Amino acid sequence: TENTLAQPVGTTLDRYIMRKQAEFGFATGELSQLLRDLALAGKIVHRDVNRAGLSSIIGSMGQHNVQGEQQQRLDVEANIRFIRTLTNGGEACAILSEEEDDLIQTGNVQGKYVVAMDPLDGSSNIDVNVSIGTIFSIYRRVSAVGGPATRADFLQGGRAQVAAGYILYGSSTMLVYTTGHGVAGFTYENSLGEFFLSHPRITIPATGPVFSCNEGHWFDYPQYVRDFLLQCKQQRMSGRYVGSLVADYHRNLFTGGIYLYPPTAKNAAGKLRLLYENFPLAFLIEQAGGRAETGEGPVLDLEPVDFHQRSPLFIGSPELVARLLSETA
Ligand code: AHM
Ligand code: MG
Repeated sequence: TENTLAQPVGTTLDRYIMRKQAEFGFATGELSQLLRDLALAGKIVHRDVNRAGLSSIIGSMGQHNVQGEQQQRLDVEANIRFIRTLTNGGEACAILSEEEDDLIQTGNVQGKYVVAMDPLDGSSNIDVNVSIGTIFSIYRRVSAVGGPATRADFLQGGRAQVAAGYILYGSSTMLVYTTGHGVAGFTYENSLGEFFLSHPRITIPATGPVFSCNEGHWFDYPQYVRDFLLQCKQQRMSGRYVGSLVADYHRNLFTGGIYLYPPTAKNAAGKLRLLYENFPLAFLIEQAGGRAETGEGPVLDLEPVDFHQRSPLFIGSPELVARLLSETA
């Protein structure tokens, strides 16, 4: 008979982070702890997301959420979850969130890192039970440890990110991140409450069958984008658009493809936010062998000036992004 005890159990996120800490010589383990805190908040949001459709029923059963507060909108709730977890965790001295105008000082003045994040992206999909996600970006602070964080901590530029990633609340919940040594993916096991390493080295195919954009904006797109999209159709590629950035990005990462949020007549810089959407996903895609461009250069080379500034985004398989750029010439 087979010795089932000899089967490997799998690598948990915690163990993986610890192993990598040793491998890459992270000095003190603070970044590792920060990543674990983000994963913990992700588990809490996973639970909230999976109960979202029941919230009114739970209310009528006389139950409250953990803090005894009234049920909030899910994106507001997620914002609170991440801020509380990172504040309690101690490693982040400040947080920039899509949900807040100004940066949030956590009071952890000894913390060496700052986190920019979109706690729950894909707002139009929240109420209709379609995949949504969290996106995060981490910098080592440039301000003095012991005092408050400053604007400059968040405006260092995409190449200064020390880690970035996302959590996809999809048919499975997954956490995908990079610290600049490739991209790894973890899948959440509900009953055990653990993320397990499921995708040790994620790379994007050099090309692929998918283009993803909101074609409703067609008449507002620049001519070079329309020319490129017509080419995609002539080649009988597949159009796939969830309308949740994390979901569209994640699918294209595996199938190969390109995601486009071009400038439009109304919005010269597109819709997506540079600091907590485009920078982290650009860092990840370069680590996975892909490309992220604004139409005027690599996303990661764009100099940030504002917390909530936008930029166009063309991201995905290197050959498709290159073909799009050749249309701009
Ligand atoms: P949000 O931050 O308000 O949720 O907006 C971001 C979302 C992305 O997830 C998605 O890719 C995009 O907006 C969709 O925009 P559009 O409806 O214009 O296609
Ligand atoms: Mg968003």
